[in-house]
Amino acid sequence: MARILITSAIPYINGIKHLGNLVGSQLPADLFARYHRARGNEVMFLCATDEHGTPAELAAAKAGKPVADYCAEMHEVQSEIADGFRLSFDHFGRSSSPQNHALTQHFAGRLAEAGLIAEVSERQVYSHADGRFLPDRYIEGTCPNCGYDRARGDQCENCTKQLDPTDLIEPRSAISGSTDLEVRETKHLYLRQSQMRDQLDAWIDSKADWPVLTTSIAKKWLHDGDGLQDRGITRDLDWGVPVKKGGADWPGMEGKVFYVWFDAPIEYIACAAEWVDAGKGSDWERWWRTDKGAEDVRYVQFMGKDNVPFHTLSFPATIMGSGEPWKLVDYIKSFNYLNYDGGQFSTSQGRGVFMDQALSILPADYWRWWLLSHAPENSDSEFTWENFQASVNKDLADVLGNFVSRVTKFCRSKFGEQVPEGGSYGPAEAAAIEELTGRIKAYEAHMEAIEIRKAASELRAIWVVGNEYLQSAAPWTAFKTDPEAAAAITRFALNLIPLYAGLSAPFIPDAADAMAKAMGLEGAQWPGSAEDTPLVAGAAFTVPDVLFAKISDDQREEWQTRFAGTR
Ligand code: B3M
Ligand code: ZN
Repeated sequence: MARILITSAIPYINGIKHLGNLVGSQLPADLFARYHRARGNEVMFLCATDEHGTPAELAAAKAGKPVADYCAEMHEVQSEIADGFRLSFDHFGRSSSPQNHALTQHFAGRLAEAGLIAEVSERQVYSHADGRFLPDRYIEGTCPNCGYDRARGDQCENCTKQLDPTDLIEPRSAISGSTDLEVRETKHLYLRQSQMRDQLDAWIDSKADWPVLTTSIAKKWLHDGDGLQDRGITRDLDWGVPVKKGGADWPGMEGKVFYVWFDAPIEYIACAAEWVDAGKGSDWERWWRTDKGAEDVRYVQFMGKDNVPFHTLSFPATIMGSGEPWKLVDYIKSFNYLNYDGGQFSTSQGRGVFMDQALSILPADYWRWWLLSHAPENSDSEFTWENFQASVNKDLADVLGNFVSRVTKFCRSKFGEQVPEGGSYGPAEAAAIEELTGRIKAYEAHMEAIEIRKAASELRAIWVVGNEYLQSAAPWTAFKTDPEAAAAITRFALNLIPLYAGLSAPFIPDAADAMAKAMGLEGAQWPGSAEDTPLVAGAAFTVPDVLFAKISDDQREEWQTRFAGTR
């Protein structure tokens, strides 16, 4: 039995994610977790909400709520939606947890001891009225380049010039509007990751089996321009992990917090501690410490391509730099973007389908199947309603759903609701088994390799085998002349239902469960082989409700309009 540690990039707390976010990390991670559990491996699947940084503070301000309350509420909302999509996290944690505070401060202390943290003096804008420094988006003013009077501290929206807050003419606080501002010297901490360039470079080089998308992004940051830059890891914000060295104060860092991208990946580890403290298990270190049992763990991360630099460089720099035996990632599966109907998903314009909306119109399995079978693995991919309708109607309704319905209904009408006795299997069944055996092997190999589109098309082909078998064996014809032969065909076809349930469960867990239960089984089970016959003659079954309803043209058009965005 192998042990697999799986993390999905942790979604920002500020709002409900769209389907592009879902398919770029959480959903494929869930597929992989479900697959490995089904194969009998020990899995730890972790995710959390990413609760710090300016986006969280600003979203809370917009909602008119204290940021801690806002985060607690949004965590519940995201957690429920994750359940709705059947994301099978062992724990869905929070980066604002006490466990993550302690661990983040611990790592900072270790890095400081190792000489990997520099204290750098910077000039920043301080607001007397607000009693705080104003980083990035907290300050507005006139752009020195184009004269636009609502440029932000980090960038002018009008001419796109990158700015520093101190560049702005007539600056004012974006919080209070106050112009009572002053430039003050303030100290910040920098992670000296440039010191670790060679170590990181060699580590990336040792990952020849990683997707090119992952390694090419890492290599670009290691070698382009000036190479790997040191990164500021502190901010002048109220909300976040207070800057400390382990448990001790950090002189000069009073009132500052760690930058969100410093503490967010550490939450992957802290989440396991939360899992223990929530009473769900014990001994989290056996997943995360190679001196405490994690040396045989395989650790796989899932994320969108924009998150790759932090996971291939900054977070490994934190882990390696600590000098402690924490588990480093073994494989990073990264994804391109999913676009929406001729453009991009847009949170601000409400363009595209968001996770809560998706579940309000169709069950999770419909989305899971489409998204996974069109995962943006090798290039960006696009959601269109036409394609969604076609895939659901064809793959799920016509191929899988129809097979299950035809077999069970035929059996009920001719033999009743139990597996028929009599007859024996011949060359047609042997041929189907042979084809299934080869396809199952290929399917398993794609799942092991996390080749999601390939796995989906193999699974679809496995479903097709059943239809083709049924079509050519034609038990309805055989029944007229040779009821025994028809019984054997029906028994064979009925036994494909639990086989399909087991193989399909990682993609479409609810339908798989319904299929297995209709056949009188407790739940979907990964098959030992294509020859498995869990349904013996005489076993009772029921005809399941329609597994997948077709999407009509009217529905498609209505949804297309509804989710086009408002602007
Ligand atoms: N929250 C960005 C994102 O949701 C960020 C990921 C953190 S992973 C440690 O895409
Ligand atoms: Zn400008």
